[in-house]
Amino acid sequence: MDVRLESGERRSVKVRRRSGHVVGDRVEVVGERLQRRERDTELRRRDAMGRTHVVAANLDVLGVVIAPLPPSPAGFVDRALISARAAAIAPFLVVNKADLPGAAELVADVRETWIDGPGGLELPLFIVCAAAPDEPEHARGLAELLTFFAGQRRPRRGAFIGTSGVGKSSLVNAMLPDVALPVGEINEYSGLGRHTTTTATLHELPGGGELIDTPGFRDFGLVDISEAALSEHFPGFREVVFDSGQRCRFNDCRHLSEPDCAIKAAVSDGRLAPARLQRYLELLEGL
Ligand SMILES: Nc1nc2c(ncn2[C@@H]2O[C@H](COP(=O)(O)OP(=O)(O)OP(=O)(O)O)[C@@H](O)[C@H]2O)c(=O)[nH]1
Ligand SMILES: [Mg+2]
Repeated sequence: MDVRLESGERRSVKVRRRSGHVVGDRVEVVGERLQRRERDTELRRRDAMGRTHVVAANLDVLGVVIAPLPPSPAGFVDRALISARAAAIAPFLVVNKADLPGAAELVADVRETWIDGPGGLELPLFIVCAAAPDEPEHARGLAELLTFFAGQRRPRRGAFIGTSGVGKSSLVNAMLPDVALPVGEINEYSGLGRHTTTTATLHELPGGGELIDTPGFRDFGLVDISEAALSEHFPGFREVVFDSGQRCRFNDCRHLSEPDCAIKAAVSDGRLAPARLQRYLELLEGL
């Protein structure tokens, strides 16, 4: 494991496999041990076997990376957004592989699903092409992404997550000229990524900010999200309904068939898109 000292120097240290340190942790040397400081934020996910993993610690922002190929599993983006919001990490979206056919449709779909329309979020969206970052048509997206990390008041620390093969490591390479992370081909037959990145790495961006590349996983499962938390963090519910003081009659309303439901009222008077409620109900069912 690499540790960055206060001087900026990096040093490789040996830790036990089960030390529990994750990328982004702050540590202090106590005797022979690295003692972890309390985390500001912790992004967790559940894997297909039901095990919980801490993806990264002390993130300000989380970049959910998608691409026309490979497609992200259904509900992936919603679950990543909810996990980030529940962990007090501000999410943003990155559409990579803007050169591929289907990219424009994907961007339109992303806008319609999460940004535009009733209940849309103020979610930063970056459209990039890690394969040809300097092409004039693609350079702007990458520059905007670097500016976003540099921050207005202070630099941001963020991680890229996304299904294997969407190009997270390629993007890090495109943003950092001196970095050359291994990049993997997409499997010709399955159309899926090959899980090329196996350990997370943290990189300092030249213009400010820090960027973490993570191994791609097939899916991003919710961890410790109660029905109440799902409703609180589901994209759009808070913004449109709860933040303006509207409440359901029942505190534990699941927005199914309960009377006086503020979410259903918002859908029926057009403040919230019906598709949004539908996606919430699918996630509720999966809890
Ligand atoms: N056409 C196109 N291909 C790209 C682009 N960015 C990355 N790729 C290709 O996508 C494949 C996967 O890229 P990686 O960077 O390894 O993807 P990853 O998300 O880091 O994958 P994991 O480490 O397995 O999670 C490679 O063959 C890249 O060359 C792009 O903008 N356009
Ligand atoms: Mg990778």
